[in-house]
Amino acid sequence: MPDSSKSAVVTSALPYANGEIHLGHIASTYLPADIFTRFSRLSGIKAYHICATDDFGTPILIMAEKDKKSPEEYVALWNRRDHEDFSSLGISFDFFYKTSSKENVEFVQYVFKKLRENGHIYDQNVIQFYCTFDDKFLPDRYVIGKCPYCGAENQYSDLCEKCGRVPDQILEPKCAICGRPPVKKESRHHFFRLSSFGQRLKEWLSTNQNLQPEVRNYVINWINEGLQDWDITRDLSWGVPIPETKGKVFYGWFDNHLCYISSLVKFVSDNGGNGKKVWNESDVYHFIGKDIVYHHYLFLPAMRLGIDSEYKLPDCIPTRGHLMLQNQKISKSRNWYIGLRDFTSAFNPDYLRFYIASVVTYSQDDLNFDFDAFYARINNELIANVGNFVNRALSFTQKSFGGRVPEPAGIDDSLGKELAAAVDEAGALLSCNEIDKALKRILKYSSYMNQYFQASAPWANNDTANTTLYVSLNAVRSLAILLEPYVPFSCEKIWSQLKLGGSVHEQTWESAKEISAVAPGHELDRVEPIFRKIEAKEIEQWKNKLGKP
Ligand code: B3M
Ligand code: ZN
Repeated sequence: MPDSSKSAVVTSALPYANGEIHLGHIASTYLPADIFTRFSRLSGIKAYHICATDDFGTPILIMAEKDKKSPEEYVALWNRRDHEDFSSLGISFDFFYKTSSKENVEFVQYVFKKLRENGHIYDQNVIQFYCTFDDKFLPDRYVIGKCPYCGAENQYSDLCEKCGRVPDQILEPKCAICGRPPVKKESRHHFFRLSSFGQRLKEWLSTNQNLQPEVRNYVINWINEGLQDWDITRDLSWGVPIPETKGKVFYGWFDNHLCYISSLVKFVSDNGGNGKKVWNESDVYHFIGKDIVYHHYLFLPAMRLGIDSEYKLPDCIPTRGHLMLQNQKISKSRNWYIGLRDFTSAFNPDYLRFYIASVVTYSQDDLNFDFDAFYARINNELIANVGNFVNRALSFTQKSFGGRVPEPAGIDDSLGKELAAAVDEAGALLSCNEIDKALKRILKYSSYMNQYFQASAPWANNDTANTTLYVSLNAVRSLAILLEPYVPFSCEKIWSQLKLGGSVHEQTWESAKEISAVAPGHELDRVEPIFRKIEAKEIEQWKNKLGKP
């Protein structure tokens, strides 16, 4: 799928600026996007990985009020924190910005005006809850009450967490700030005519061959059932101000995805380029989790169509399922949850990347984080397969050849062929987002080399030891390149022990096929084990920290 003559814009769904990044976010979105971006870079594609915090919306405003912070202060804090957390896992954004940026606000207002000029916006009065005590309209999360479907108390007016439905008419409504019952008041709102885009969306969905067929099919079903127009107005102060309309802002889902564009444009123009041109001439990928399909497959493309595709529609929307923890739904309130920061401070961040990459399918199926499986995969695959081979090759050279690469004598053809097949096949899988399958293919090559080393027994065969080590050291180099998208920190360590200069991140995927890049006589750096085994008791401690499923 990636076209090497084009650049790529890769976006990851924007985290709300109101809470810690957890393993669920990583698995469905950020890690797959990062692996894909790193692979694209190695393939010689100029790739822009763009993300930002999603700063607006009622939940954030309510939490800022509870924390006695201004919303600006509150979101700035989470923006910094999220960016640090992502970096700790090696998620390599080219630019991490925010929906509340000046550039995004201006762009959103521009898009709104153009949609209005094109006849896609109309106004209508709606009845809203209003608190006379706080003197505020109370959208979405500002109203708490009883769910009319299941009777659960203390539910927000926009989502019942008990039954998952959106209550149309919440019972016994109360203001979330002061607890008093609100009154109803009329307010004039703008609506986006989503309903008129059905046909064009269907055409786009059915002609775009890169979309996952199962998602495309259910989105087309939604269209067939009839699309509703979107109320894009909120009677709040925290949001992108609606032009010429006092005291109202846009609904968060009107502005947040436009931040993909405004951030890319800013990044490119800050670097002296033309952002719009880059957007339109690139392959555009939006990585998301399956809970935001509606917004990315309908709302986002309809808005881009509504501004005459001034910024092109996405080429691909890789969509993945949710992460379960020990086969149960993740829940922060029940402490059935693992924070990213806790995890990356306890384990090598590459362990998490490796484990998730090995279970993340390219589908809507939910995936599972299981502590025992994590323990087994890291110790038995990453360490016993890759780590073992790398360490044996490097330390044997250190011990028996004084750290110098020996001169080979005739290399069996099948070794080079095996390597070339692994590079091509894993590359083809990664190009179409089959991250887990590509990893399996690379590990197959690593096992093959392990067996080769074992069978050649350089400790017992003086005459062939030179060739065995020479071949193995070159294979270590190839593996470092092939695994860079998955375990970048460890591959950089391998690279520096090989002392090849530069960084593994700057190599090319194709160059992993070279079987003689590590030349005879070259001297290695100090050799140390790359990985540390996980102990069973560490796993027990983590399990004990969890609450109740
Ligand atoms: N902030 C997060 C979510 O609903 C939401 C994504 C925005 S992507 C433009 O998971
Ligand atoms: Zn109130």
